[in-house]
Amino acid sequence: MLTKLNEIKVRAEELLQEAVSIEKLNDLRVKTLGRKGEITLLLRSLKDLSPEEKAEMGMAANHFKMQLEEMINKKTEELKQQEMEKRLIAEKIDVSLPGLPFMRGSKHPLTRVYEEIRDIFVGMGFNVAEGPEIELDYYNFEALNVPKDHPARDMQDTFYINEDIVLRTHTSPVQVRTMEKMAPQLPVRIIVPGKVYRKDDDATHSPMFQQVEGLVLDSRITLADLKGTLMHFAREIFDADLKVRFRPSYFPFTEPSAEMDISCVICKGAGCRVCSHTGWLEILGAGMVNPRVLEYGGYDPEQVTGFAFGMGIERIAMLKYGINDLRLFFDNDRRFLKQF
Ligand code: 2NM
Repeated sequence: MLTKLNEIKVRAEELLQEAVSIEKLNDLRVKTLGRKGEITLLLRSLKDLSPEEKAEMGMAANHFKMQLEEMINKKTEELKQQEMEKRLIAEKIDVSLPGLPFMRGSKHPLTRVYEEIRDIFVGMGFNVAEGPEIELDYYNFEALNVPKDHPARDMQDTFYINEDIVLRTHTSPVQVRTMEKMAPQLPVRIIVPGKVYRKDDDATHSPMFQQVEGLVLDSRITLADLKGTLMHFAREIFDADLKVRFRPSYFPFTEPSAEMDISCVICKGAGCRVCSHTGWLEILGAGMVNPRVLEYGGYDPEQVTGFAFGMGIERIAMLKYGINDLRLFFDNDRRFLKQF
């Protein structure tokens, strides 16, 4: 029995030396001192011995048990201490290091272009008006002389919320709302920026895009005012010596209606891919406000005339910065955005 105790001792001391982790020490504790550990079993088997042997062996075994317990505890504490020190070194922070560079944001190119457009018109005495993106069918269509069977009202183009409510397809409803509030005061000179929604989605059309529209009302406003105002705008936003031309067009809310072209900002009119070799680029639609729209707005078409216009900010921005893909505006890739 003494030999057995010695064997246990020798092996336990070897294992204690070798143990390099708290887990290994726990294994040793279980193997020797645990409920079915070697020493525990040995002590239990003392009952078969004579009283003298029992006393002697009991002392020896208990003494070793206590010694081993103490040694395991001591080594466990040492290892815990070592692990704590390793952790402190690993988690060390150099508070004197410089901070990470701060990623500065920048204005979205559409915001920049809008602000330029706005500043040009504000410089000509226009005010900025805004209104809801979720709009009554009445303001989006009815009051703009877009009849019930007009193709622009088609379910194909318009996001309907219910029979009477739409996502506005242009910012013109805000012009009508402004007329209602202002009538019969004159003059009215407003631009109306904002998001508009149409049910199309391809390389050149997004279901959401941004517009700036404008409205001028006064006594004796003529087509010459429209042409002068919009030519000044084009020469400010693009090029002081560009040419403009007006082509007849059709909108239900204006009569007569026109589209304005500018000489190509890329080839100066010589013809290139951007202008499809015509030398001209279409940049906006405009016209003299239809008398029926004036009436809806609360103005007397016998006393008041006016012009209105509308443009897509994306298109102006693409021409201004030579951007060929509409989707770049909506991807919000920092590599694209940081160039502006
Ligand atoms: C355009 C083209 C032509 C327009 C008309 C009006 C209103 F409300 F005064 F009648 N607002 N905007 C208009 C006219 C818009 O966009 C291409």
